Amino acid sequence: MLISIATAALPAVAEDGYDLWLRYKPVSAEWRREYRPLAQALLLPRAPSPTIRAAERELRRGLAGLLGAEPQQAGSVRRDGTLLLGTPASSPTIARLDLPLAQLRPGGYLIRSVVVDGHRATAIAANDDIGVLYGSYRFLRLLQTRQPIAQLDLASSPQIQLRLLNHWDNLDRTVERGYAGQSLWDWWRLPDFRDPRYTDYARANASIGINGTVLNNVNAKSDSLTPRYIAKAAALADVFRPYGIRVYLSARFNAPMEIGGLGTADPLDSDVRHWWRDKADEIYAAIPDFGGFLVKANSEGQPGPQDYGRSHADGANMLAAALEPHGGVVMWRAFVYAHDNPEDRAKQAYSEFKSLDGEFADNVVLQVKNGPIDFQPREPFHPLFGAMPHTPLMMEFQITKEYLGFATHLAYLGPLFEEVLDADTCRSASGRCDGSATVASVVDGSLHGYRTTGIAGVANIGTDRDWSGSIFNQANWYVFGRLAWDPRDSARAIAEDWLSMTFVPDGSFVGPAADMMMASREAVVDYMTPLGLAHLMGTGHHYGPAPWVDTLARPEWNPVYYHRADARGIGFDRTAEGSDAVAQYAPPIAAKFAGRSSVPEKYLLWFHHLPWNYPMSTGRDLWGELVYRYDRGADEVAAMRRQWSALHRYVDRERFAKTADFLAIQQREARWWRDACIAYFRSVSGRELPRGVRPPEHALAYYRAQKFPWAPGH
Ligand code: BDP
Repeated sequence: MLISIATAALPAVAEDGYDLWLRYKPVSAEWRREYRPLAQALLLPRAPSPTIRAAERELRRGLAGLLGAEPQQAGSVRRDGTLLLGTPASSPTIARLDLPLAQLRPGGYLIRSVVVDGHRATAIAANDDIGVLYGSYRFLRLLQTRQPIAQLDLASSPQIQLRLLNHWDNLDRTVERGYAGQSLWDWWRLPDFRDPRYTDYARANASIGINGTVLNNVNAKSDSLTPRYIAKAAALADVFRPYGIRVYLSARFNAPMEIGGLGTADPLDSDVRHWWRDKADEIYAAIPDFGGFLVKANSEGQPGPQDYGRSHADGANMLAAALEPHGGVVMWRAFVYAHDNPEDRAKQAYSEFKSLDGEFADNVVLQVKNGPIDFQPREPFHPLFGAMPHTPLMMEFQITKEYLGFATHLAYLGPLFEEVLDADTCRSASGRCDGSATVASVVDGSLHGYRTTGIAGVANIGTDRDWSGSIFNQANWYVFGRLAWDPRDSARAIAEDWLSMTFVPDGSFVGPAADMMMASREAVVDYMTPLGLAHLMGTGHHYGPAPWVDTLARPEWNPVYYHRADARGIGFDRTAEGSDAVAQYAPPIAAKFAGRSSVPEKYLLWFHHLPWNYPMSTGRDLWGELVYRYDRGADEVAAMRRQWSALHRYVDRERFAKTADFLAIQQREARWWRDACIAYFRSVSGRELPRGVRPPEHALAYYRAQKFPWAPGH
């Protein structure tokens, strides 16, 4: 019954999504009666830092919105319902409580219902101010999701140290693979003009524990390292600092030549080493808590150490030496493949880096994409996870949906992230697949005892009012942050929190909407690349289906390279008879993936080339199953549309309509994907459509003729 009252308080006015999950709309009268007595006053440390001030502002704003009244400022605990903020060092009241704070990691917090001088109070305590800020957001989330707060005793610590967004933002404000408007960073008017939106960006990130941001594209320009641009980055760092967010930059490897006037960028050259050391000193003078560099080197045409016959370790260690005196890190990307390397593209990163294990300096972290190719709707986990015990590996996910329908398709990435993090690498000490060596345990450092741990998400954020190009894309930013905090958290539970905060905490809305979200990524897999297919997207922009493309200069630029369909069969043989990519996994996994009947069907064509009449577990043959999956994906989007229509009374008009319009686009495009792929694979296989299956709307030539020169993000 409490629940139905919440629905009655729906906002009458339209909303554009700007407030994200920090909307703080009024709770029902019933909840207000429960919450208000427990949140009446605020006792801050005597000398509040900017971070504590940020916590205070958020609590005031949140409680005013949720409960209709801001808490009073208190000098001591003189009444029931005081919120106590601080650390034992900053707050004598917190110190007196003698809370079990030793168990917390940096940034962790404890929220506990306590009695102080005979009055009921709630302590939001930590060992550091940023923990207090995180705890304040958590406290607000309890109210936003209508949890009881009278008997609180909860502790939480981030399981991963570096929880970063990677912005692929260019200095002209275009965003590589960005589908949400321009870059937030108004480089031209920085540092003088500090858009208030930067603060809202920091609030949103801090609310989910993100603690760093790489400001510029991995395909970097050296200009970012010039004094003028360092000053601009410093202005952003100043805005973000109270929220615990450090700034990082992508560094172009040949910057010493492009902006330093040197004749080489050889990492072993002493002038080059000096140049980087001076550059680091210069950056730290402007940004004392600068996080470090992200580097894409010798990949897709970027300069790198191999241009000088040096290894990736030589390159990374040279930059690491420059940052080391200041405590900075180098995040060296393992997304390395070369156009002139004939080896299976899925194998190249492992081949390149595995032998370098242990050769990197202490402040280098290798940043590895979740799968061995490139952010496809589904890939098996990257074989480097678990294979480099002596080199910290950090995860790179893509939040922006370059290969999953851009901003318009509703695809909740929680299940994708979760599937990767939960995957067992079988690199346990015993060599057994006992679930103790998951990708999450690699990334959080527990498996190999990494000294530095990290996770990065390629941001989906831009100047659109809704930040992420669609309302539901906000959930992908959100779930990334939550899983970065705790990679063992549940994608479903996070979706439910997000729905409650973003729309309304009503079970009859949240349940069906979460069902829709949870099924959405699998739908994309089905209508784009079922059964382990990959990279069938249009050339360059990656919009729409183009499985027929076979004319590009290098083999691995062509979709036909990935699916290998011909009259006899389809799929990429990565067993020992083929490229033997399976051998890069631990033996039990390699054996599983190599067996036609043991490989999970979702990875079937990733690892095997099979005849069209190959019998599937469903009783269909492979061709029939492929067609069935394409149909299932398109049907699922139709079901999502119906589901969303049925939820209209819970959602304000503007956000409802925008989502409904986008679902209509998605349905049309899912159909297009299905039709084009079926038409194409039918033409190669020469097979008839199974009985009862609807023929594609157009002939194959129609789909092949589609061109999208102005598709976004490219
Ligand atoms: C691919 C993108 C490309 C990026 C590259 C990378 O298509 O725009 O530059 O990854 O991660 O997914 O470096």
